Amino acid sequence: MNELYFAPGACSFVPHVALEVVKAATGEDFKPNLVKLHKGENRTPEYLAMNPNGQVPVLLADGKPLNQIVAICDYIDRRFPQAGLLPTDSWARAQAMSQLAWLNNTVHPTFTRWFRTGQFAESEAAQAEVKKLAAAQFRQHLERIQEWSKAAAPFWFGARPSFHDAYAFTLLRWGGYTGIDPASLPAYRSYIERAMQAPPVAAALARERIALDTYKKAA
Ligand SMILES: N[C@@H](CCC(=O)N[C@@H](CS)C(=O)NCC(=O)O)C(=O)O
Repeated sequence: MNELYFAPGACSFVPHVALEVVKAATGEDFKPNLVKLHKGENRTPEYLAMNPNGQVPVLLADGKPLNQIVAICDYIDRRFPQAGLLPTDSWARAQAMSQLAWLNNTVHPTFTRWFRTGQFAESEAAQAEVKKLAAAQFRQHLERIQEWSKAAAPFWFGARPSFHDAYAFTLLRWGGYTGIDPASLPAYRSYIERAMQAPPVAAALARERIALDTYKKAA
């Protein structure tokens, strides 16, 4: 059985949803293993042996650890083609991987600059500048996702939720922390609210005990 190491609200939500989609489509179950990042459970020698980066997600596939969201998603899709997570046409699949790579290597690290600013600048003034630029760039990225989301019918790839829907949810949720009101991206928000109703997405949300809205209005 596959095992997934995940943390609530983290990017591990992407393979988490995918494994729920696989379960719904094929009956193949998985074991979810919650990692408490705030308690340093991702820094133990046992965890670092699975992922030297000390990050979630890790997929244990037949006992072997696999790291990096793009690789994990590619593996899950190829291992369970009957789940229909990605298009099967070569060109359409390549386009899907291109979008997934951009979400993972551009949008996600932009949030990391906002969230873990101390890794990118030392002085308070420099950190404030990094945070400000990261928040503005993150907003631009979310606007691009909003444009893409207008084609979702009802999900990114049609009938079933997939990796991209789960990443889009995670990034919009993170946006709330940076001061982006989901209501200011109405097409994106209504697409995500629709995706959240899908039983595999709802199951992952319930296990992680998370909701979309993290945005707090300035007092
Ligand atoms: N490039 C990595 C990014 C993984 C990542 O950023 N994970 C974050 C959570 S969203 C994490 O585990 N952070 C904890 C830490 O770095 O201490 C991937 O695709 O798996």
